[in-house]
Amino acid sequence: MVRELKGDLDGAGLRIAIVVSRFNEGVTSHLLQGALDGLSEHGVRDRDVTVAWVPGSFEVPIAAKAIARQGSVDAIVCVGAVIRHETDHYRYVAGEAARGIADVSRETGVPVMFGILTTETEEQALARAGGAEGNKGHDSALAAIEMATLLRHMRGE
Ligand code: INI
Repeated sequence: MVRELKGDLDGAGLRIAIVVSRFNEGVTSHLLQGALDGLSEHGVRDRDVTVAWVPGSFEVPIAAKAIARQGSVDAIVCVGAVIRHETDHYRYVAGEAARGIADVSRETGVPVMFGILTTETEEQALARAGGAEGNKGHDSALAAIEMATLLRHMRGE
């Protein structure tokens, strides 16, 4: 008989942090709202949610790491919007945010979700922040619950 381990979407009792970037706040505020909605729809209580604001997506990993190291949350949702402007700057910001988030997750063992949009235009970003293409913040919140519950199952809790 195969032993199958799977997370679920029961957020009851989970403690979740959201790290949100102020840069492109017209987009990230919608991602944050999507994440908050996703958590509450799946049973995560408001008092178990912490929101930390950072200046830009580049700063997301350091805040996520500080939270993960405290050992007080089951998962972290990172949301931000890196939008291509005239220069190459966005490429470095997006790359370091992605790498940094993955590093924090692997180093600390706390699941850290990559809810950072990387788009050519603000229009594309808004479409993915509650518009026609869904809400990446909401998706990331559900992924956080799935990973947190999977790890709980793995620990036999
Ligand atoms: N930060 C973003 O979150 N999105 C962007 O599109 C962006 N661009 O394009 O510059 C951005 N830059 C700021 C960066 O994240 C840092 O806050 C800044 O470089 C200070 O370290």
